[in-house]
Amino acid sequence: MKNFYQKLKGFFNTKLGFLVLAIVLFWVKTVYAYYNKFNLGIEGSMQGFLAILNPLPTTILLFGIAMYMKGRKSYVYLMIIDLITSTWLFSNILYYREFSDFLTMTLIKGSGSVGNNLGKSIVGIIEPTDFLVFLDIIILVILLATHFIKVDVKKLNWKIPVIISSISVLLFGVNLTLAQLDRPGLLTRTFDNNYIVKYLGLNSYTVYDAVKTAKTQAVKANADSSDLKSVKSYMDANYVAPNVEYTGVAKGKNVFIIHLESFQQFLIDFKWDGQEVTPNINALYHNQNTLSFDNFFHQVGQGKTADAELMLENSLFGLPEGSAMVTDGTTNTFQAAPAILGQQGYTSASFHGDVPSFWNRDNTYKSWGYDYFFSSEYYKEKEDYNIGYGMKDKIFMKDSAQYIEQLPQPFYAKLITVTNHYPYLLDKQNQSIAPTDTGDETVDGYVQTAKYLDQSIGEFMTWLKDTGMDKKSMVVFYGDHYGISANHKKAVAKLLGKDEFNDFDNAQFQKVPFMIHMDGLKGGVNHTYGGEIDVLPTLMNLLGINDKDYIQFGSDLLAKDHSQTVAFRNGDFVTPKYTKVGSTYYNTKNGKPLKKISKVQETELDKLSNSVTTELSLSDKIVKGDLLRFYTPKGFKKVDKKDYSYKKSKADAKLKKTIKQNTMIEELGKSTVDLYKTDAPELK
Ligand code: GP9
Ligand code: MN
Repeated sequence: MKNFYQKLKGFFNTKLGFLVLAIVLFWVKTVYAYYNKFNLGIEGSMQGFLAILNPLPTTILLFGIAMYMKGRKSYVYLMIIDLITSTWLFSNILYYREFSDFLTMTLIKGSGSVGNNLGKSIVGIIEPTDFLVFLDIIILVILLATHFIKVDVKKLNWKIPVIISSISVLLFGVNLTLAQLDRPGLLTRTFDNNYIVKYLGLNSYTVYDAVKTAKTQAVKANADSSDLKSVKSYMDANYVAPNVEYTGVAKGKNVFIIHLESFQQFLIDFKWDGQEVTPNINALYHNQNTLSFDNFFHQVGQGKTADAELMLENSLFGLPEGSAMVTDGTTNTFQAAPAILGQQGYTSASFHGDVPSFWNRDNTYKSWGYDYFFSSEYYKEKEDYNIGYGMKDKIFMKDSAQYIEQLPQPFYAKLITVTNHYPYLLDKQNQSIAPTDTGDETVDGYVQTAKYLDQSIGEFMTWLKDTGMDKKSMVVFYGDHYGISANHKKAVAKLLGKDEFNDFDNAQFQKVPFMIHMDGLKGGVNHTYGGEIDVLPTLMNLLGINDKDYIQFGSDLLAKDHSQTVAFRNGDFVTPKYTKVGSTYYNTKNGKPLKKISKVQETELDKLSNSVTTELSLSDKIVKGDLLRFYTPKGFKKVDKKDYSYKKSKADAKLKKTIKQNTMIEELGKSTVDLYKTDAPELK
């Protein structure tokens, strides 16, 4: 034992030994911080393994540079780099406590909102154990100062530092490969900073974020107001006036936007196991006061939900890769629905039972002018309340009532469901329909989670009725994107009772519900072709807000001249006449590929293709260049992100202050929470 101790001490007295000691200490404290200071959602053995592995590659790389240096210099460097990376870890711990997210370059350089929000409260949020992240440095300093460990100034063989750097690169390669296997699209689709830290570590996240920021900032720096002018003149030339018959019919009403996760149009009236899968949504779809669309398409790219949200509330397209909410949501200027309505006297709120950092909602919503963001931090958490990405819909919808009733009316409230999300898992007690029998595991649970979502909608609508809110509200439903991807063609064919399922069928399969329900609204099933990009202009017209001056790529779905060309993010499109998939054109009416294309058709198709690519690229220019900062529509006031905070204590205080301002509670003289009926077994 003594011998081993002597040997170990002897090793630490060498330069290499000291490096190993520093790395191990840093490693241990980082893993301590991962598990105790952050909420990374580490699940399963692979994620656990990666969380433990991921501090190593970058620490070995950064600390290992010391070995390239001579004499004492390498010790000094080691202590400095240790201090810098520890301070970075420390800052993130504090920021995370306040925002449940990691620091980004944009936040540090940018708006000063970090300083603003964090500076004041820093003393209040610090915990004594936060300082443990400096413990390793203190230990190393003491060991050196007391000469317990001696400084080794001997020259090192040049191969050693090279080997150390190589080990770090190799380890990083292993780390990245395993991470991508566990979470495909981790770096390209950019879901959540939490994910990058969980899989690749804080330092890799920092580099990733810095590179991403530098890239996006460079494009923005090169953009100027003349770029905006060319977009604006395109808009003016192509403006479609809305349908005046519907102008203002919903003026002053509360607006509910109900986000139906992964809900496809084919589910409407779909039967399985001897029953309707979604009877509540079907009934709404056929209701005489519901305007339903049966040729409405999602248009998302890699950003999926985030793209849907961006389109719905800005009438801008998602980006060709990644998610604009993540790359540009924090920095860009937007003229989004919550801000537009906020300036018309509406209170705006988004509700979602997942962590606030997902899709960078916590920052993007500020840029969009959301007054409130009720994320998972606002809801009571119990283990069986969650499944997949967040709270189970029935519990989520019910527990949202307590906040809805506190919002000054009129309000604009968006509720984002999540249980009907890939891989469509649902606990036994919540299943009320048999899985389908295609044999494809990812497909067969879909009807079960869809049914569950449908029941949660039924319960919510009953509550609206029981409180009398239905008379004062317009409720908008939309499916955000496909639930079953093109990788499951065989299973889908079986589900739909078809012999085959080709590219044309798949393009048509991208239809999602879009329904506007309001007391007294002239309803019916409308066959107009359109997509998510058209929602904002349609709603603005119903609410009586003129959109002429806004930069929006969609147009009122009810307008006589509404363009029925639905652009997909990859440049494909659908119109009532033609469907383009890759280089093949189909006749939309009969699904047959166009074999011989006449001259006339060619001109027509070229024109359609051009308009689709032009609009996509103009929209990308706006987002990537942050062009809306050069333009403010008449009557609109630029949003100042600093005015918003989604900290629960602040929101609670604000709600308390406005509780008498025409809220449901004030109107009914009591809380409506008791009126909310749910059969959620978890709440029994
Ligand atoms: C998570 C949720 C899922 O918060 O919105 O996003 P998706 O995977 O559907 O894009
Ligand atoms: Mn989604």
